[in-house]
Amino acid sequence: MALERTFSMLKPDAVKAAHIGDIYQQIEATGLKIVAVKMLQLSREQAEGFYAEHHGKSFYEPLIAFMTEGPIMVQVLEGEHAIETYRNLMGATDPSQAAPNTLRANYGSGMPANATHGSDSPESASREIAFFFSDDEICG
Ligand code: RTP
Ligand code: MG
Repeated sequence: MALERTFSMLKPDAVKAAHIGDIYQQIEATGLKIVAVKMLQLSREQAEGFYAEHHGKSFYEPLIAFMTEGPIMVQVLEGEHAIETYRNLMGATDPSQAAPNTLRANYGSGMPANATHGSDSPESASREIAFFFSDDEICG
């Protein structure tokens, strides 16, 4: 299979708890390469744009409030089956349901504070990478 790219985010809870290094270590242990990185704090407008698909859902407002409460890390990951590999590394959305040693089991504390985000399809990956990175910021 050709190399695939996915978008990864360390959410405010993971950055605040100083788990950047731990999570990067687990990502690199899968064989995926980190090919772009940025730290930033989302504005409300950015958070709403990023999670537009969830507008109107019961968890939308708590999710936007959580996502804007502190800095995040965003990454582009590259490798074979990058999207599936990284979703598997993250584990289930709810940390209490996530398999042992997944990122959400290790570093998430609940909902919406589940430590990480990862693209769920090639279309999402393209949209989410372009949301945060220009082509010349990616060291592929
Ligand atoms: P993500 O987009 O953040 O990678 O997570 P996901 O695909 O596993 O889950 P998704 O359904 O897209 O939900 C986005 C984020 O919203 C919060 N959430 N809270 N209280 C709830 O029922 C609930 N459901 C979702 C989580 O932070 C989830 O990651
Ligand atoms: Mg999602």
